[in-house]
Amino acid sequence: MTSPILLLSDLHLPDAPSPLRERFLEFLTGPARQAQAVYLLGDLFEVWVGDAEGLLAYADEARALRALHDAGVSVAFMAGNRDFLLGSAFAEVAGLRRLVDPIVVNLAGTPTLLSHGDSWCTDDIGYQRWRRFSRNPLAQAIFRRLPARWRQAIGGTARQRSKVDKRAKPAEIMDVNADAITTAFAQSGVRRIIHGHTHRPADHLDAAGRERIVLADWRPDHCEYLQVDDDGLRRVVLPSSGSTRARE
Ligand SMILES: [Mn+2]
Repeated sequence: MTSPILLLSDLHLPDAPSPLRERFLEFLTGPARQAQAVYLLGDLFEVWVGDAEGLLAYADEARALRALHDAGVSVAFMAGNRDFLLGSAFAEVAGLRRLVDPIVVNLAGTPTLLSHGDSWCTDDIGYQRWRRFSRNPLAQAIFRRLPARWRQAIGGTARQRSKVDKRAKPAEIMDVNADAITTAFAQSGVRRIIHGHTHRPADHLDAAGRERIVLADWRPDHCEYLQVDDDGLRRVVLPSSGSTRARE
């Protein structure tokens, strides 16, 4: 039996102290140590205005991720819509291998398309417009040159707007679009997709027998990851604090 591969997304770790951050450190020093690879599929961090700020705010996470990498576990990071500005400086310190979105990866013998998932939410026109702008290399280069206080203010406004937008939009608009998924299956040729972003954990099976696994977002009382090994897929909930507290 080979070691499992663990996938997780949408932890939305805040830049202030939080039980969620404690749980993630428990994950990194606990189950992640028995894995061969860990895939972080986006929105690991709630906000990212630059690597210098990120290295300060998330120093504990950077250290724990690095320790996991140094222990021989491959740690891959795909950006989400919150942490897409995470750059090579943080990745290098934390020992993260950055992945493009989407990407086909062989997981325990099954070619699998991995994505954060937001690019498939094509019904949300306003969001897609923002996504195109914010992922534009020129826009990002300009943003990176702004003073830290401006970047933080812009980051805060964007998060606030996203919260207000979410409340105003019908729920279906914020889910993935069925045609976008059909196209993704056709273009990649895989029979399994794993993604996050929508906070609607579910195992979808289409008429052709193809699977779309949606990862769960994290809450302090429910921190879930997906485990893939020779036996298949399994959703695992991190045991509640205390029982796995094997801190170094
Ligand atoms: Mn997201």
